[in-house]
Amino acid sequence: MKFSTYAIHIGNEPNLQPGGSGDVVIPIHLSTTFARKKVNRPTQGLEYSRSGNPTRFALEKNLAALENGKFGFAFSSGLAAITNILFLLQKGDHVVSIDDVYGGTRRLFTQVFAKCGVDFTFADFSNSADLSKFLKPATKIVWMESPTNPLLKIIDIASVSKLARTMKILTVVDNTFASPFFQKPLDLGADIVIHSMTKYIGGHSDAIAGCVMVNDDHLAESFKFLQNAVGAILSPFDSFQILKGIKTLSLRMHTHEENAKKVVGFLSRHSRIKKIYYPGLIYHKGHKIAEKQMSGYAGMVSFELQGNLKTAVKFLESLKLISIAESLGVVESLIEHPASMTHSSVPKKDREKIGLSDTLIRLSVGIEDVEDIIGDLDQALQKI
Ligand code: P1T
Repeated sequence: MKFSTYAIHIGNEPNLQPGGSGDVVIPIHLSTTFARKKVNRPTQGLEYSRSGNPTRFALEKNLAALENGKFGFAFSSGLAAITNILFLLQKGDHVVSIDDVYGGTRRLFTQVFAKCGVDFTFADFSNSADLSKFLKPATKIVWMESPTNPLLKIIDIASVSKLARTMKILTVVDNTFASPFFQKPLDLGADIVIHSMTKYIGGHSDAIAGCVMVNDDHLAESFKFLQNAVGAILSPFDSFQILKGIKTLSLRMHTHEENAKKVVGFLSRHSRIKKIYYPGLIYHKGHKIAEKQMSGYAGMVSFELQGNLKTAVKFLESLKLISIAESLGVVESLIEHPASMTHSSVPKKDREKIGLSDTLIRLSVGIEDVEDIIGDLDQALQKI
């Protein structure tokens, strides 16, 4: 089966057993608990909705398929999924993370888990050969985003995973920016994939959700335990919303990418644009690796404007169609200013070190007609 087929069918199989209703759309099972005939034997493995729910199970089966994984786990947000991965760690453990991760991920690392005694190093190992410089005997996880948020750096997932495996270090890839349609980190050797499903996977700005996919049975047991022990699970209603979004994931990803390429073409020719970050550009630093490990470049584009903070604000506030908003990967185009929005919790000196300037803009290219997207950018650029 191919991606667009299993995105629609896996987990959504109609129940044609006697008594089954044959729904072609998975029903929303709102029951919080499940009655049993025998004290020691739950009905069809279902006990209590925190540990398992039929709508969430349907989604989780689908999620595993999307990443070519054996297991999928749905959480109440992307950050809840990340939190549960960090719960694999203990006091004294060390994590090496790519430097320009999503600001909220960095905040969770430095302001929550660091307090519990987990040690973090932020480094640019987009050249995988540099990674060993940052490893310590206590290193338990190498944390990647590829492409990163917001500079769209590309990490060689296969090389990093190979090196980490020899040292028994887990590799985690936040695959939110690529989507499982364009990149499958488990196939490249990573141990754990995480997504903010609020983004491409859900795609409609109507559900906050996160997920984790793995192949390893022991890791799967840990996440199953954590879902029940911690309780940050996805609700049945949001599981339904996400399952619905996934049915059009391949269609949406094609259009996001097609539109993004045209937007990049427009921006490249514009005199007010100083620099563009897009993995599909041949001069983008990680382009060669992106070409190797991704089957497309998705719809995220970052760029720097000529000028200063005031110019950036003027440009953003002149847009009419494209909303200034956090989030990304959704049908409507969204634009934001990382320094004052998604990455404002990163201290200024760290932002400067990473390259998150005051004139950096991040655009999530939606699936509207691309002429309207470009038209809006054009009229706003004329105002600065
Ligand atoms: O928002 P939430 O579903 O909790 O996901 C967190 C998260 C995790 N990983 C990446 C790469 C992300 O971009 C995010 C959320 N990011 C935004 C809200 C944003 O505008 O960048």
